Amino acid sequence: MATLDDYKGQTPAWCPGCGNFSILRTFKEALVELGLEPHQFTIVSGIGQAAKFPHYLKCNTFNGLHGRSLPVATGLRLANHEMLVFAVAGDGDCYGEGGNHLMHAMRKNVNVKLFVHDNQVYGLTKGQASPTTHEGTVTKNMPFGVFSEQLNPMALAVALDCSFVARSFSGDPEHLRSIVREAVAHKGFCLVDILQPCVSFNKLNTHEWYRQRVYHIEPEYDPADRVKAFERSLEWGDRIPIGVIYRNSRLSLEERIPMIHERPLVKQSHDIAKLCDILKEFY
Ligand SMILES: Cc1ncc(C[n+]2csc(CCOP(=O)(O)OP(=O)(O)O)c2C)c(N)n1
Ligand code: SF4
Repeated sequence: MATLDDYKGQTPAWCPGCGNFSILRTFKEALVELGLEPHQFTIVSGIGQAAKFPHYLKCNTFNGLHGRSLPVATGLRLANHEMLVFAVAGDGDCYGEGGNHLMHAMRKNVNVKLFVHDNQVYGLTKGQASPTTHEGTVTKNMPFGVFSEQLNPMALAVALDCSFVARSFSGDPEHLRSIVREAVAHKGFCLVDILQPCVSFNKLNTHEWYRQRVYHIEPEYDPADRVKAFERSLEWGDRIPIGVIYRNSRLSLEERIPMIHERPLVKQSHDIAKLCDILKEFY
């Protein structure tokens, strides 16, 4: 049985006080609670502070290009759907550069669990505005304030009928651990937006700012009700809901592809001679 020590990776190079530390610790605790061994999953990421996450864990990892974790994660799942696949991204990485990939991964319902460290800035590149930055926020490269409207990833996901839509907060590890466990248990694409203070470049959305606003979605809430989920996803401001906002049981992409139904691609036999003959037709 894996222990926290088995997951120890490189020493993190994040700023002291960064919300990423708590996410990393909590994620490792959830893996141990779930009884997962490091060889049973792969974490894919792109570029950014959040995207360094897999370096700090001992497991299978793949660093893609900025915003490109989901196409790699999709390929991995299609090649081997017995492997659990996580994707970790920043809000800039995933909602900005990778927005198009996110939309199609949700639509196709690839069974990948995506964790977005949403600090509402581009942290690694020193605090430019990201898609989730509040309109009007003054940043170093936007001295007159952000002109674009803030993206609402939860509402976007509900609109696209994403299979599992949840939000958590790095300052509430117990909550985050339960959401990680639920996402792992869920069959289908999971978007978990994690509110994460960036203490160096986001002076608005601080630990305190979140503590005053986040509240737990009540236990009697029904995440299967899409209309109610849409209403809940629109809540942002004085009160910010955390928990599972929406869940459905659509078939995942892997379940809909007959060629990999019986066994994953990596376990199928391949006739190389036949493949060469086919390729020769295109010479
Ligand atoms: C296509 C592309 N655009 C921009 C960059 C520069 N870049 C590298 S990291 C980064 C910021 C990452 O911000 P975010 O994804 O929000 O993650 P954080 O660092 O805040 O965790 C940017 C803009 C890049 N490497 N590639
Ligand atoms: S810049 Fe922000 S997101 Fe990056 S390590 Fe520092 S506090 Fe964390």
